[in-house]
Amino acid sequence: MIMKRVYILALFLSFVILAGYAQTEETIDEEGKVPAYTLPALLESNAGRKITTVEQWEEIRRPELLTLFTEQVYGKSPVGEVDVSYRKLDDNHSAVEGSATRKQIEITFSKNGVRRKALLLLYLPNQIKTPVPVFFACNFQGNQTISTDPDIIVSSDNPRGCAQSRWPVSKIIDAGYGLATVYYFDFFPDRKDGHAESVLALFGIRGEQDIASDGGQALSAWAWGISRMMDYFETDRQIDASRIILMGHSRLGKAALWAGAQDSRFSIVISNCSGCGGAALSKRAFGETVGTINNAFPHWFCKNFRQYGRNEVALPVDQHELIALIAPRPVYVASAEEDLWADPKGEFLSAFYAGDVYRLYGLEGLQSDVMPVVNSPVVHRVAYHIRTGKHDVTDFDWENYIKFADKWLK
Ligand code: GTR
Repeated sequence: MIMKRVYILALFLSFVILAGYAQTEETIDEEGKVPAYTLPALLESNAGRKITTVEQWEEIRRPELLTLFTEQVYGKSPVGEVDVSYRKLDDNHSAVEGSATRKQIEITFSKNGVRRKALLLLYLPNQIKTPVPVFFACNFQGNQTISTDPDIIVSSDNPRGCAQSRWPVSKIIDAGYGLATVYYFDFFPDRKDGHAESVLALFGIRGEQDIASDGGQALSAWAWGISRMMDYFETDRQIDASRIILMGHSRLGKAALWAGAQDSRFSIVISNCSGCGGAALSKRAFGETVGTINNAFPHWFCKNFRQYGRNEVALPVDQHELIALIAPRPVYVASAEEDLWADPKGEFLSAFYAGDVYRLYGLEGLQSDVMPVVNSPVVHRVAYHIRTGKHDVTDFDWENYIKFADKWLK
């Protein structure tokens, strides 16, 4: 009899636990279900000191936040010198119907007897005779997918031009900008066991087991690679390295924000639908959450980040602080109306709250915490838009990024 009661009680308890589990795992896609949350104070040091000047921001708070994001979210970047060599494989002045020069550079990294290669594709406008500003974004599927140009050297098995709707090359060239891109797999193949083939292998990392709890994985490797491309831009006399606009979509938007936060050589940073671990606030737990992202992609963030799954309250930072690390440089955050997984409102609020640091510099952030209507960009030193449509990169996005770059760089 007693055994039977214990059994029923155990059954009941496991039902309660499972129901609770299922409930916390459920994706929140309605504003009314967002839990109450408190954001960490952006302008207060770890020791509780108020940050009121640019000097205090740069000397105290900014380094504190960089350390927190490094150790708790993205992981430490590879450190140490790597031998780098550049080989120009192509330099053709009659690309894009004669309006651009196409260059393809093979970049070889060597260290500890390990070698990794990246293939950088560049289109530079012929109409401009002085060093040009360049939009730089990693691509998802291989360089040859961004255009049907038959002379792009392939960097994957994917069909030529299959991603061309996301890359309006002529529009960018006609606006007087260059375009640079590289396949993100060149830095870390986006797989759970991608470590051995990644650039992390240059630093002795062969697998997840070699990574410390605060060690970087894919996002850190992508950000490292993004900075190595900037090293190249600094050597190319046709490029104005002081006017590189770093753009990234989705997971590559997360990488762009993290690279742009660490590497102030990027003059503008643009996040397109970057979502959880990118522009979206983690503590809102709307759409994709810290728990779901770490389960699906255990190789993206550092292992320490896993402890905040379904425990965002313990997270010592939130993503408005990542955007603030880009200040005083211009930053643009963009969302898509149907991209609820990326939490458009959380992306907007991050951009809004980051404004406090821009104001320290005497610059304007977003003026209101009420989201703008669709397809109506709000543009200050911090800019934001939400466009109609799905998780993607569209002409509307690019047209606004070009206007933003014109405003701040020309
Ligand atoms: C999804 C992921 C998002 C986003 C997206 C993408 O599967 O959950 O965080 O990064 O992929 O990169 O397209």
